[in-house]
Amino acid sequence: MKKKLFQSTMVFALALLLSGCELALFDSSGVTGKKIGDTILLTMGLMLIVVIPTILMSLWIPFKYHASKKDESYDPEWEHSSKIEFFAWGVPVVIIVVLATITYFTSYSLDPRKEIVSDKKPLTIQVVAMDWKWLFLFPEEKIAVVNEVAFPVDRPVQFLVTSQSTMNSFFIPKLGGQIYAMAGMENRMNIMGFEVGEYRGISANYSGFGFAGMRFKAKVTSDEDFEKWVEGVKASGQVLTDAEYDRLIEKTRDHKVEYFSSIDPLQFKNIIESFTGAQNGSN
Ligand SMILES: [Cu+2]
Repeated sequence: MKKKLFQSTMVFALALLLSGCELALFDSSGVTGKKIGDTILLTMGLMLIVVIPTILMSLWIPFKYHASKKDESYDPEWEHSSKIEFFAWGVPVVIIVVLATITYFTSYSLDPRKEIVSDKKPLTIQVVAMDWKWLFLFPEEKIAVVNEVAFPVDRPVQFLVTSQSTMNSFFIPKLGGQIYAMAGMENRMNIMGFEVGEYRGISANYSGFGFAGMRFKAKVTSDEDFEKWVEGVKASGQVLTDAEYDRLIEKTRDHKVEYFSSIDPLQFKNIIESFTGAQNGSN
């Protein structure tokens, strides 16, 4: 009976391991995402220096010193070993020092606010978390899109993120980075995709009833395809008027993709200021 349970657990574990579920965080298609994934793997590796010997010893010691092993040394008065103290304290200290150094430097170098170095001009995309959909505003292209976003490959993108409602978290797992969306605030996240593709975008912060459907497609495209995509959005002929914006504010679930060919360039600023009042002392 026990053996059966053990076997089925192992089969289940193997199935999980071999199912090829996508480990997005460790297989990033974004510049910062790749560095974040590598840092996680490196820190995990460092911690295994302690974990693996501990697991092995927890098996080996009971085996070696089991009561049935009459010929092993038996020393009930034993209480100190400088050798054991040296390793038990020394190894963790070294690991902590190395981890602390890595953490210190990557906290700065992988700061999502930091602009990504590139000879191309960054593309600015404003993101508004709504109930329960994502609105993307392109202030330069003067277009807006709901639940879909596109940007060219190998070009840095600066996302400016706010919320029309409760707190949310803007997250494209395959491209790395995650940042909170809060009403009345602007958060920044810089991303650069280095692989053309269509990636899953989600909210990583539970925000109520329609949260599960608060998803978007992030398309990393060639420069030409990006132009085409913008043209396609512009061809929709739908203007993001105040009335349309009010319609988007309404709570909706599994909202379909919507294109707006024209927006007020100050829309994003106005959304933030609707919570804070006019900023910088002027309207
Ligand atoms: Cu905050």
